[in-house]
Amino acid sequence: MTDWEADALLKAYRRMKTIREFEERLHLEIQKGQIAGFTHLYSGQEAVAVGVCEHLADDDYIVSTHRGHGHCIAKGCDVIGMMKEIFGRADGLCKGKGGSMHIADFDKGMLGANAIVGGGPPIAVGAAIATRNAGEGKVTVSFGGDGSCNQGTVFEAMNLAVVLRLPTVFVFEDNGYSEHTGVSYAVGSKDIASRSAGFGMAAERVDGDDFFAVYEGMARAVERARKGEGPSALECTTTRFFGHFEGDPQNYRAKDEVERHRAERDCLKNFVAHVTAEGWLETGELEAVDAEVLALIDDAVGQAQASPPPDASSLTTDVYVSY
Ligand SMILES: Cc1ncc(C[n+]2csc(CCOP(=O)(O)OP(=O)(O)O)c2C)c(N)n1
Ligand SMILES: [Mg+2]
Repeated sequence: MTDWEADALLKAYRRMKTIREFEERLHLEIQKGQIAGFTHLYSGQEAVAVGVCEHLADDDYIVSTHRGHGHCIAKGCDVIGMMKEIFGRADGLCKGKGGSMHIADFDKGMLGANAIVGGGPPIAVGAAIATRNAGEGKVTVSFGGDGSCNQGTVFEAMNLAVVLRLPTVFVFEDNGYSEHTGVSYAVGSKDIASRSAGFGMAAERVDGDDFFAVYEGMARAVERARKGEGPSALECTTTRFFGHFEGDPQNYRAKDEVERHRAERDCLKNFVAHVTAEGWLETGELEAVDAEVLALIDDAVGQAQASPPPDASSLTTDVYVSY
């Protein structure tokens, strides 16, 4: 078990809280009609992104999904640059040309969100082959949902990672649904960890509502990767507080499901209860972070609204990459 320092706990809390407030605010801004394109919010799943990424340095890699804002923030991407990107502004993290589902930041080891379900793991395997061959000791993590675990691309990537003993961690966020289809219907083996173990890798299932459970599970996976012992899978059971995408009427969920989950399965509330019960942090320290984060998000939205869209003359640049 980890011996926690207050600074490390506050850093993790700040990241989780930043993700939550970023998403809750986006939910409001989207209703004002200011944001183009599809947006998939990460509220409710923060303990997974942060519990995983707290083990990674800037030069370790992650590959994200369509629900990627939380992964970006957990990996250290600039929050103001992200907000501008989602608003489609010229000074956004990807010059306003990517938007919500295509945020990438190579300086932070964030290789990209990905709108293709199951598209991330093959990219992670490619990155892991490159870093392994260069002897760099880096770890590459692919995030994927419960829906992605049924994709052939994911099977192939997991098999190759085992065969080549790659320093990779396959994180699966089981939030109960693939779009509108329940996990109990769509995942034949019922749990993703045991299916992953069938590929020949170490795999475990942890409570994704509990930052500490994710952090400890990831510690074991990262240690294996850094020691050259090959890939692992980490299945995190979690829940999302909004619809699949913004605008989803959520008719497939019980009427009180989200309200119940917000009351009983909130990973931020779980974190606060845990650290205050252990006497690791004072309520005042956490409230100071809350105020700081709210001010940051306000600033991010203000700056995004004030920024210009990309100039029409830049329409055909950044389309192809030359090697
Ligand atoms: C290859 C492919 N098939 C289908 C889709 C449409 N689609 C977008 S998100 C999604 C569900 C993904 O579910 P899951 O992996 O559980 O992620 P979650 O949305 O729950 O985060 C689907 C089917 C897609 N984007 N890509
Ligand atoms: Mg899902």
